[in-house]
Amino acid sequence: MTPELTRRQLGLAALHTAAALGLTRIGLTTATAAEDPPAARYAPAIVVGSGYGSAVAALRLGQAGVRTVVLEMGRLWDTPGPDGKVFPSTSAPDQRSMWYRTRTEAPLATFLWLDVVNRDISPYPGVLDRVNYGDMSVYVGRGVGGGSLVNGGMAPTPRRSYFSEVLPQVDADEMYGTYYPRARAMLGVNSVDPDWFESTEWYRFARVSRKHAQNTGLKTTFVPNVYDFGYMQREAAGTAPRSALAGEVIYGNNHGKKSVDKTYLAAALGTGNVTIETMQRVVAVRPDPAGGYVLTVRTSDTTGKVTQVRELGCDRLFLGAGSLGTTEILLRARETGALPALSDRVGQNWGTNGNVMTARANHLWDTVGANQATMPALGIDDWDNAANPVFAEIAPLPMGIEHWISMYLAITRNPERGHFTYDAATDSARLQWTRDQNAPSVAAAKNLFDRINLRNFTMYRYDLFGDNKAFADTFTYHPLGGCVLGEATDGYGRVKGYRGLYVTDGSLVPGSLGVNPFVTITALAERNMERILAEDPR
Ligand code: FAE
Repeated sequence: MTPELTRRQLGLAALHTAAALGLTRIGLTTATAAEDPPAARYAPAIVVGSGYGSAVAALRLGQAGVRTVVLEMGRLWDTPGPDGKVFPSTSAPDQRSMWYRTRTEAPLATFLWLDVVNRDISPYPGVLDRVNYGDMSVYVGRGVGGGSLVNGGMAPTPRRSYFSEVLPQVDADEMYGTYYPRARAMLGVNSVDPDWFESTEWYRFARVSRKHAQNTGLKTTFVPNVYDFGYMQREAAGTAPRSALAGEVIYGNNHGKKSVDKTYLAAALGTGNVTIETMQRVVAVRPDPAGGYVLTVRTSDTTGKVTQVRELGCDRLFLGAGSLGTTEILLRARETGALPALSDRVGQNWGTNGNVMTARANHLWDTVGANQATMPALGIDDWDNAANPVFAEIAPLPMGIEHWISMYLAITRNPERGHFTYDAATDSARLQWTRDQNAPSVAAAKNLFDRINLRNFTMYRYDLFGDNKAFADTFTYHPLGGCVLGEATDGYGRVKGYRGLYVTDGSLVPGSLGVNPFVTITALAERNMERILAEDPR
């Protein structure tokens, strides 16, 4: 057993105990404590958020012997609700599904133009949030594990040539030789068994889309995932409780998914140096005249009521609140004068990773199957098409009925970038992005799927995304940028102008990666943490 595995088991035990006791502070000591230990007023290191970038920072700090507090605005997702499950399924969402909403806001607006997808729910700190900024909405995860709780688990590594184009200052040899393999191993990336994929009813939808792509002369590729495909096979065989085969994904998976609470964060807790505090929103940061930083942190209960506002000091601060969260914290700090020396690049160079969704109607004989696994396993890879690069994941639409729909999340190369401004009236960051900035993404996706439709005599579906649209161009799952590496920070995520202040999440990536981003966010955080721990004073 590797030391990391042993630590992970200890950490998992701590997470389970904390959940069972309803604690909001989780550390190794809580594995035996019956009450929350008192809130800290100081920690040598604080990590904000608990998604991919934060989880890497927490583990590597913990291993280096640095006492670290992780502050997460969402809850710990480890306690079963009245139905005996931690997460609700996509087809029967309840209060657990979305972050303080009275109605769910799923990516699919309607089916056959009917309002049958979304449901009224009561406000609660649910696991999926949709942050609406005018012409662009951004889906993010909330809770211990961040986006890893709600995402599709797709874990591709970008084309090396495109990675070098996007982040030319990062040594690609190091990334592809050391940090990507490290990230993939820690995240539990695995691939579907090709024989099972070819024979199972659960991936018929993907095989049908592959046939149509091949008819058009396009290539498809298997996409690795952090969902345990061995577990999925046991689900299909009826020997394990179903999750990916029971419609679970965007509102969380009850089984099978290796979200970072089960990997990096469990290992971080296992070091004995890391504590995670839930329902803690960091709203402000200022320098401590004595050195380090002071954070203003709001604690809320599940009704959303703020129950405490406190100040928490640290020597070193790692921001991993995601592209939106980290950018907002730093933008607010600069604009309110709390951290006036921050770069004017904070808030700039934000992109959607070229996300656009679309769907096609198939012929009656091309059935996609009533049974569909929620974890995508195949993509249409036309990224090398210089005139029109697109990587389109073949997305499931598990409705339990045959619907003849092929759905896709296309990742395109959209050069448009948005930026954030600070709105003093609401004390929040506002994304400046207009609908026409997504036109290049729609044009690229349309170019690809027009060819597929033409060759297969099929057409688009107009009933799914609202407003009779064939392309969903007003939301993204892949927010990237806002505090870009080498612009708002140095080449390792050290925030320019302030010592001991770091960015460790998707806000470092300038708007585009060409593939789904979390493996890159994780690998980049590994690279940066290694350098920071080796070089920076404790
Ligand atoms: P992230 O995972 O978003 O974590 C940030 C954390 O910080 C969250 O837990 C927040 O609640 C917390 N936070 C924010 N503000 C504060 C604050 N002020 N105080 C305290 N805590 C705060 O950040 N990517 C893939 O690679 N493959 C996929 O298949 C895929 N599918 C997706 C499907 C969906 C529905 C969604 C929403 C996303 C998907 N993504 C996918 C994107 C991926 O989850 C995302 O890039 C990463 O989660 C971003 O990681 P970060 O570390 O940047």
